Amino acid sequence: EKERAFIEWYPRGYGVGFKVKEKLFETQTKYQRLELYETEGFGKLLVLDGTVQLVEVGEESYHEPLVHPVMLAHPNPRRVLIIGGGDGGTLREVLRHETVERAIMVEIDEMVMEISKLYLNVARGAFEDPRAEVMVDDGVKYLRETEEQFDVIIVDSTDPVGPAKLLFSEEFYRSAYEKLSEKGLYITQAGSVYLFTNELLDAYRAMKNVFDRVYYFSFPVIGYASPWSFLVGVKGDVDFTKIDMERAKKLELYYYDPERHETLFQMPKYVRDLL
Ligand code: AG3
Repeated sequence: EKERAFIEWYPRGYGVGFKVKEKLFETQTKYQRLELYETEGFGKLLVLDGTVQLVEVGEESYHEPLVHPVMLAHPNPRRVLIIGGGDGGTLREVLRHETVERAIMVEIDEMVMEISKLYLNVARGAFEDPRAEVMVDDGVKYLRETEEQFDVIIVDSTDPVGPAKLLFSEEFYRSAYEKLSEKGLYITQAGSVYLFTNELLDAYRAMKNVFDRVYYFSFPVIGYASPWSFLVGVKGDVDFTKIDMERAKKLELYYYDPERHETLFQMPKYVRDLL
């Protein structure tokens, strides 16, 4: 009997795959091709344009390091902007912070949100939280036009090709910097350390031209070609190497370990030498 699998192919024929029981859904949205699978051991798998967005079992290995390090390094994150993140996992983790008064999420592709709400156990009530404000809009346009200021901006996008390309441009970083409060933190996922090293370097350099300080870190994410990279841009007097342990203790975390915050900054030497 033939075994069925979904494999995401990275450059040079590097694959990340899951055995799948069945394909639950496939559609062409306004922006991308969306596929949904039932995997053998990791719950449902969401795929956009052939790239793994998440598996239900282990998605916290991405959403925890994306959200909590910046939220805990900021002294008082009250207003948070999320760009992308249609599945609701990032919003869910942001709302776990009691300091948050408003969390605005701007997702370009309504279909990703609708399918996630229908099929995935990821948002877990986040969309219904009174502090959450969800909009279907182009994040680039939103950030250029909004009058709001944010303490933390989180970019939970697809890779810097296709619809998300502009989210990795210097121009976009400038509009983000402008909309950050006096003390603000910006974080973006920045691709596979080994397989998208050049994209990571490009994004890092562009961010260096805009933010007061830029940090990079990596984390092993279930479902992605690990280690995965994250870039943090700082505005004003905030130290991303220090976090608030009092607030951290109240969160029950599974992957990101606040007591070992410094281990985030581990990077293969050849990459660190290039950065
Ligand atoms: N974040 C998707 C990260 C990009 C994954 N890239 C890849 N597999 N090539 C959005 C999903 C989680 N909220």
